[in-house]
Amino acid sequence: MKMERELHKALERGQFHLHYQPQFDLQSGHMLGVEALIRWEHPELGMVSPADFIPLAEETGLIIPIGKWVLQTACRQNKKWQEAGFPAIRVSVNVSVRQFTQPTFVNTVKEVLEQTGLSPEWLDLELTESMILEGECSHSVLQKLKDLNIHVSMDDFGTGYSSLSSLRHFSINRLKIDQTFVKTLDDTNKAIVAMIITLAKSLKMDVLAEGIETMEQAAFLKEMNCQEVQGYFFAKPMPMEKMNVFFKRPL
Ligand code: G
Ligand code: G
Ligand code: MN
Ligand code: NA
Repeated sequence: MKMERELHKALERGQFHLHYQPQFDLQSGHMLGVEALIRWEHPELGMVSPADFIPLAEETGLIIPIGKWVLQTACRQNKKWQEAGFPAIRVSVNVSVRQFTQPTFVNTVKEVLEQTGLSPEWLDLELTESMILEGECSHSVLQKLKDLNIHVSMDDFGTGYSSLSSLRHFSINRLKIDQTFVKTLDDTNKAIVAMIITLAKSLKMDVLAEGIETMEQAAFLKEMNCQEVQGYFFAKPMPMEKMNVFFKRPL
């Protein structure tokens, strides 16, 4: 299969790059962080969506070297921004189950932080709700990340089968409300969003709403006192060169 053959060569051919999507504090308007999102630009296939190649990378195991490249690139970029004198922000990196369950995962992260000189507090690892609550993320690995002072977010929150009471047993810093809830803000979804915000607050976790595309959605989240937001309405994922303006100009 062509895509698989090409994926094997994409790293050494330098076909991957990262886009960054800002995350803002809804009250102050300041940029708090960016999510790193991988892009694959193939000379013939064109732009291949991560939604198509990440599952293939997971199946083939290529997610291990690709995931390490994402970590290195995101940490190096964040360090560069700090060295350029911009206010420090956090960089969020999506981590696959296959990466997280490697016995060497924590060491790889440590090694990347040492190589790039980025302080651990400025790295956020995004793990999906299903990974964490279906037992694929061991408590001890999460604890080690916490001990290293690395930030951890639970991505796509609300879509998995979380036993809510088990949430407090995990060392998680932030819940990212899945974008499906914000997309259609009917009464049910409004209630779910409000519930997740309350839950995060009572568990002393931060909370971020994703996928905000309209003024109405932003207004609702502000009314609900949601702390953090991310979405096309505020800023789309963009190449590193376009990021500068967001450091200087809140929202
Ligand atoms: O970036 P969107 O921009 O299209 O991303 C689609 C999907 O791919 C999302 O579920 C996102 O979490 C995932 N994704 C994007 N970049 C990465 C990455 O570097 N690693 C992993 N594991 N998933 C990623
Ligand atoms: O699975 P995860 O939450 O990591 O995926 C983030 C995905 O959401 C990426 O594909 C990113 O490009 C996309 N995204 C970010 N903001 C918006 C938005 O406002 N609307 C939509 N439809 N997608 C968004
Ligand atoms: Mn994510
Ligand atoms: Na998400």
